[in-house]
Amino acid sequence: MTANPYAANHLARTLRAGSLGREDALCLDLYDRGKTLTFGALFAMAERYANALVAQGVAPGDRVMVQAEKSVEVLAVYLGAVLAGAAFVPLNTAYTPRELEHFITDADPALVVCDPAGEATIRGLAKGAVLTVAADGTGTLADAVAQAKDGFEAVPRAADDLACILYTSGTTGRSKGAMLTHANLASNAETLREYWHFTSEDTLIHALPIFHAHGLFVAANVSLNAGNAMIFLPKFAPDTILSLMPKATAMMGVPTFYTRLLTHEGLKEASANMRLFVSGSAPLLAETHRGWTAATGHNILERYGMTETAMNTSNPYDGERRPGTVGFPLPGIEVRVTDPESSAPLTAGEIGGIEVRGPNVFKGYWQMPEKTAEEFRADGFFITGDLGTISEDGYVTIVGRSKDLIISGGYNIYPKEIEGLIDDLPGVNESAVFGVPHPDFGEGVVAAVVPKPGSTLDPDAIRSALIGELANFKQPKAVVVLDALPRNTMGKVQKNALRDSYADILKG
Ligand code: MLC
Ligand code: AMP
Repeated sequence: MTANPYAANHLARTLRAGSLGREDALCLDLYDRGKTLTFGALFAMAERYANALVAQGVAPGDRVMVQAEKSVEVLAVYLGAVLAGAAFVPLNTAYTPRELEHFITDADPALVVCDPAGEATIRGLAKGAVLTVAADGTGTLADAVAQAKDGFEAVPRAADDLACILYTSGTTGRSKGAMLTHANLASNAETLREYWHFTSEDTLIHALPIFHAHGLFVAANVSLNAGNAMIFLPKFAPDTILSLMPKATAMMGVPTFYTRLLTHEGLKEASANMRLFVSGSAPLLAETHRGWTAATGHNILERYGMTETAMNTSNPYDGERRPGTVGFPLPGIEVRVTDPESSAPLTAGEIGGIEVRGPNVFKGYWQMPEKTAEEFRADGFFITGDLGTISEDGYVTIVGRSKDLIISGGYNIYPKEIEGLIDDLPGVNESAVFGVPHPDFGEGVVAAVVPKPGSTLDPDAIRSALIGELANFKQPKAVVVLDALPRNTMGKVQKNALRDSYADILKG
């Protein structure tokens, strides 16, 4: 048996496990660049990147932050950071300078890798080194790597050591950095690989961004652990995906992938060779599930996870994939539903708060011990903020959220952040931001705004004022001006009433 060169580094060992002795096997089909990479080439690249990171001053425990378009170079920075014992901190490319400032101040990265267009802004914010990488791989990162040595001895890292920090917004205050350990990510990759039957024979269509849990921890980590090839696409493009399906066996996506693909011809023929379609990050409508089965003959496998926990539950590989449910707790992971007030466990069929415990559950929020303590029960269960039920036969269904959160096209959006910005605009008395059904993104953002006495407000002017302040996916798709917000007798804004009143506003 081939020895694992990264034996001392918990996560690197797991990510290398699938390709030991298979150096020449196909790892990445970089379709848009017209080139491919073997496993041997990817890990040689990662080792060179690790040397480059160290040469930039990155030490074990330091943070390496990346805000750059998806590319093999960004994947190599991730693997290089893991090998160097640093924590990888990916950021959504849509974040504006206003949003970035908090992440950089909070994580205090030793190195930020960014798009060349963002370099000046990042240099103004970051204390550490800054390198650039464009979508085609060019930039100062490439220069640093060109000067780096080949070969790198993986820095020893134990199960509980920090591997990644992923920022998630919150219902109150600033974004929190979720600290994922080597064991969190390694255990989830192994569990999912086995549960979903991934082997080196697979080819995964990888069209998700790699700055979130879905694209990085699920799609990329599972593929590396299984040693299967990935067709690595810069972004989701339905026509490209349809043309590539005959070469692939599996795809992972958010529900918008499936609703968009469903409008295309030729799905049945294109998907004939596929064995698995996975959906997650947002609710998949039962209607989409059934529509996909009718169009392709494949039942989508829906699973449930979150940034703080990676994946928690999954519909079965063999057995009934029940539409509208997220399936069973994954092996080794406990899921319970409790009374949100008393925290007493509820029985089958009752709706309550979903709580999770297992090797997948994160270590806590970066430098926020009190916030971390608030979200855990004394017995170690993490309070997800999702509401759901567990059926007599064990299927978990998510029915809502106790947190004020909108999920649009698989991205989380916290109304409070948007309300804060709108409330600061001239002439605005108050605002309420809420989600309503959107045919493409599942939910879309709507803002209800009340003017100050004597002021008039123009919805378009409000939308324009938010451009450049908020990542584009968070911007309201509609703004309505109201005389007053609906409130209950306690004075609390009734977002449900707003959601009902404007349920059709984004239906087009
Ligand atoms: C893009 N737009 C969105 C949006 N994505 N609006 C709302 N919600 C979204 N998700 C807007 C842009 O602002 C722009 O508006 C217009 O749509 C076109 O932008 P685009 O970049 O061309 O969009 P497109 O490439 O089509 O992106 C759509 C998408 C993308 C669905 C492919 O959003 C995506 O890849 N989503 C995946 C998110 C993801 O990976 N989530 C996982 C989180 S991990 P305008 O007005 O400027 O034209 C997690 C845990 C778990 O949740 O369980 O997995
Ligand atoms: P994030 O914070 O981006 O990781 O988003 C995690 C949230 O996405 C969860 O708390 C759920 O609310 C939601 N989510 C993930 N997968 C699903 C799913 N299959 N069905 C419904 N909601 C989901």
